[in-house]
Amino acid sequence: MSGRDAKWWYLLVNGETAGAASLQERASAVIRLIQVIVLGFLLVGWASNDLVSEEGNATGSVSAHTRASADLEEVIVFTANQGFMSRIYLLRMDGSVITYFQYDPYRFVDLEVVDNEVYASEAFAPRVLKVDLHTGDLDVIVDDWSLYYFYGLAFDGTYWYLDEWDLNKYEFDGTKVGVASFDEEVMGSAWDGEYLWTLNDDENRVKCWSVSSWPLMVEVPGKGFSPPSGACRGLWFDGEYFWTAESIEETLGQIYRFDYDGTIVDRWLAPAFRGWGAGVVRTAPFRLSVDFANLSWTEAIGAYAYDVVKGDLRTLRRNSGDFSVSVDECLEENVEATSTSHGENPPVGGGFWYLVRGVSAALNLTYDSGGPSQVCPRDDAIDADIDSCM
Ligand SMILES: [Ca+2]
Ligand SMILES: [Ca+2]
Repeated sequence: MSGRDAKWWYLLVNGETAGAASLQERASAVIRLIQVIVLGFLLVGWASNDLVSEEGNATGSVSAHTRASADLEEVIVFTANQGFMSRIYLLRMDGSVITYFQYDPYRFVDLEVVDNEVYASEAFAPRVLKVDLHTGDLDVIVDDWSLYYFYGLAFDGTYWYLDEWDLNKYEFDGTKVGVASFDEEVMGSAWDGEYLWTLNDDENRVKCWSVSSWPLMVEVPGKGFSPPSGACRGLWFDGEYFWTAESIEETLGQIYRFDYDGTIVDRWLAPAFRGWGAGVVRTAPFRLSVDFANLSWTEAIGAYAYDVVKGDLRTLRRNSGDFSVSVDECLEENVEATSTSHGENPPVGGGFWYLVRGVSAALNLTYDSGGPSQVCPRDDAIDADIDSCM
């Protein structure tokens, strides 16, 4: 079979350029064609439909773009409030917004990340809620109406510690264990593997406590320090450093990562509202792949559904990579599934490109890969095309 007879598919995917051994085995003419596209037309990933017979029956294999699934990406989770409204933000490590979930009337304050799941304490009700980072749905874990509200939330691997006026202890499933007398004004708390740490607003102090004599709380001498600023609220420990966020009236605060002295290691400007808690979850990179019949993609953090757009690769090439005139159709609009049939072979010598983005209740996520091979942002251009997804 000559290269001219083979049908090739090219995909723009939300990922970085793949280096696949099978590519090296192909005809040099085809390699040159791919190289032209890679250099000139924003091709950031690819998949090839190998050896389609003259009758159009697929006889070969598809080599799709994949990367090692082990390299997880970090995403910042951030709780923020304005009036009676609360938001839980998902941020990239550069501080840009992936999306947010909005709740009314709630006041999410401190948080914990346990087994990569986010739990937040609430100040409008004495509750701890588990947050679904795809839908924003909430699961009630601790629900203690003998109390009024919660602020500081910590988990020692077995028990929750929740500060109201005293310190309340619960099993992981929310069953109450007991109460320790604790006359401290705690806004945030965290467990570092050995001690309970509290961020005390009135003293502008991070304090260290032993819980081994529970319900007698013993402050560990010589370990306290000042937080990064007097406006810090929540507390979380990532295994090496602490995290907090500022709550400042009429002003965006900072999210801080800091060490056992209070020295700032990293900081990010909050996206909106008055902050409280901040932590980190890890997620697999968002990836699109193809086989003879289907497109499939991984789940995107922050997304409950997906938009898939399709365009003609030659049109994209003729227009110097301008997506605003290169979209042919919205293949899927707000679909909750993570695959769809693409249904159509490209003409000989032609190709299609496909892009997928996540969709959340608050906003659309991005068609960008964030990878180094992407030369400019895609979202505005794709959204500007009349045939694009909403
Ligand atoms: Ca905490
Ligand atoms: Ca949509």
